Amino acid sequence: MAAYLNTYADRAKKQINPAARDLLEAVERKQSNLCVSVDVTSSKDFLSIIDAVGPYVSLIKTHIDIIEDFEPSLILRLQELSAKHDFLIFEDRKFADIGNTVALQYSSGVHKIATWSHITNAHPVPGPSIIKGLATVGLPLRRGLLLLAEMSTAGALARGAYTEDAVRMARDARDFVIGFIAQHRMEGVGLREGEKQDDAEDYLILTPGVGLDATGDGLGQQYRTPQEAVLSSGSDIIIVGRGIYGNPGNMNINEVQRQAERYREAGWNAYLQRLNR
Ligand code: 5BU
Repeated sequence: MAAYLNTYADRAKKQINPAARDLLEAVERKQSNLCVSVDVTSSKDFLSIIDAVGPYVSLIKTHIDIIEDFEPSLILRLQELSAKHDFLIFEDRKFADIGNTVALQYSSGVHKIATWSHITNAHPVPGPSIIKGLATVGLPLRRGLLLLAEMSTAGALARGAYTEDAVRMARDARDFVIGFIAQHRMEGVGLREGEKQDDAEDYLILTPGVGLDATGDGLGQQYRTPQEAVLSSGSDIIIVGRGIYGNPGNMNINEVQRQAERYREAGWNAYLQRLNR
């Protein structure tokens, strides 16, 4: 049986990377495979959404560079909310440069991502050196990396041979690469000639492009339901942004909370169905 068909709790025990283990343990504790993507530009909205959805998530995804009034103290507030509500933090930075540059982007600058983000991600486009560069910063801090194996947008170039190469790169860096941003599972993908799928391989699949009410956003985004992502495609964590907070310009925080609860329940029920299939 493929490792991902076990419970989150069992899978946590077998992870060698601390961030992957912590995430799976949080998923189990909170009975939530929901990650909310908080794509708003003011610190105030950012913190109020996170405080509202906190009880229903195991992971908060950030785009810290879109915050207009960013100050280092925002990170302290984010960390307080992470402790209060028991969730991990994932900065969706999508690194894509040479090893030396990404190491600097990860550790330094205004945002110092590596100091607070348990998980981040990278495009495999530069080749294995991007993992090596990020690992020099992330591994000593017990961080984990996701590779972008696929994207949710229409016409994405990350498919076929590109996706296969991404999975091979991950298999060569098991201590740091904990999984993929993808729309499907990666077991059996990218096996080299004569290589057999390792049944113990257990990458985390985090899936954006999830929505219960819309099928797209008019700018290339494509949505599938939590059921499609988790039950049909074997996703481990659903990533939901606007499906939960709509248009931040006219947000009702009680409604945001209600939607987070709704998505948590849909994601968790799909997982229970997968376990019992
Ligand atoms: P949405 O509001 O649920 O559409 O937000 C989705 C988020 O996930 C947003 O922050 C994107 O940057 C992110 N994303 C995505 O939508 N699709 C992808 O393939 C990747 C990231 Br990778």
